[in-house]
Amino acid sequence: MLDLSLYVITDRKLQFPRSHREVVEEVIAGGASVIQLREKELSSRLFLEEALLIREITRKKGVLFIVNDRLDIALAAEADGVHLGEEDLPLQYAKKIAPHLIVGVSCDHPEKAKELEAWGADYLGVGTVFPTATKKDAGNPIGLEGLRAVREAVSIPVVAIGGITLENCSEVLATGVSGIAVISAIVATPSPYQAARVFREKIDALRRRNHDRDR
Ligand code: TZP
Ligand code: MG
Repeated sequence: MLDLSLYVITDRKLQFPRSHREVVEEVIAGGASVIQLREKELSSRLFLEEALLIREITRKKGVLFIVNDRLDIALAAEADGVHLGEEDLPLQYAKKIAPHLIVGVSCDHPEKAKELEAWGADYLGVGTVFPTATKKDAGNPIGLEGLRAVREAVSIPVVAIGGITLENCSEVLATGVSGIAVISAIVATPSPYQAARVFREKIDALRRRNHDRDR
């Protein structure tokens, strides 16, 4: 089973002046289980260079590596998966080109979620849960209720995204999602390592509580 519990997404502007290498090494040491490389402005060549670097680090550490938007970069860098949004390659075509690759898809509605599950999505990135300044076209926040509705509509893993912080992550996790995807509350802090560690502690504490409850 995929461990999507702490899904950290890079952002070169927000993490400045830290390099991808520094941020990725820090957040993995802090307990990230997935790294997504998200680049909106780089040329293909530089995007691939960054992806190859992150592939090397994540492979050594046994952490999943997902490339945002670009199936070609994901394949060239031998990433574990690709994450696709509304304007990217449609899921069916990504699966046709790369049946072995993990394909995650963005979604904010239960009906769409069911459709994506039927088409073979491996997980869903669902949000924005809360308002966020990180993504300009993140749409209207769906809140915890919207998140729960999507989670209940499908049996594939759901990763919550958008405006997730140390303060609200416990209530997000309580909706039963498989993980949380975080950008600013980790990479834009003075210590991405420390921030990831505290998220990790909260996730693990909740897992222990659920485990004890279900015994
Ligand atoms: N997709 C939906 S919201 C979002 C993305 C990429 C941004 C999440 O960033 P942050 O800083 O964790 O709110
Ligand atoms: Mg995209």
